[in-house]
Amino acid sequence: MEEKFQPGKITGELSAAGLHFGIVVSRFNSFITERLRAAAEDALERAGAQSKEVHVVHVPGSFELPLAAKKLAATGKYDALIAIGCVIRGETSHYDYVCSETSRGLQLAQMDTGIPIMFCVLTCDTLEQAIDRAGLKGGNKGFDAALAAIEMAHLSRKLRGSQTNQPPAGKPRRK
Ligand code: INI
Repeated sequence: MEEKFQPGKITGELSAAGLHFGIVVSRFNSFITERLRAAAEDALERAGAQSKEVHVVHVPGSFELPLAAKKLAATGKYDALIAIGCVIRGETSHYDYVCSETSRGLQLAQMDTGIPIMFCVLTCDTLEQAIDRAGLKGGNKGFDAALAAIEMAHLSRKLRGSQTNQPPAGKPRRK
């Protein structure tokens, strides 16, 4: 069916050429997180990123991802960041604190800095669920996060340069 209403669309491309990325990786559950990191790097390289324009920082656990990501974002050197972690439920409520503070902290970091930060933190009940998402049945979430990072990097550049949020000249925005 032909659509009559055709709004202007702003989208992000999937070429990583000329873009700068930071990857923050948790060492906790490194059996999983290193597989996510390798897949993210693979996706960036295949999309045209230069290895010298991709920087990798390791932190002890997922709980430390937000601070490191925020500091990287604040350098102004990166078009997008990928935060990689893996939290697996244990016998206590520790899992819930790590998951909620990590996701909240990463969201705050990207909102505060304006730099897109991909949430590539697996939150799983079992090790098997994590393995499935780090290169087995569920694909590899690191690869997916890198594609999202590329798209958001382009989109951010476009939205930064676009005038869509500005009121038309001579017509001040109503308060
Ligand atoms: N960190 C993780 O990344 N994954 C986990 O599963 C995990 N568990 O289960 O404890 C975990 N804990 C460490 C935490 O992220 C901090 O590094 C630590 O509490 C020091 O601040």
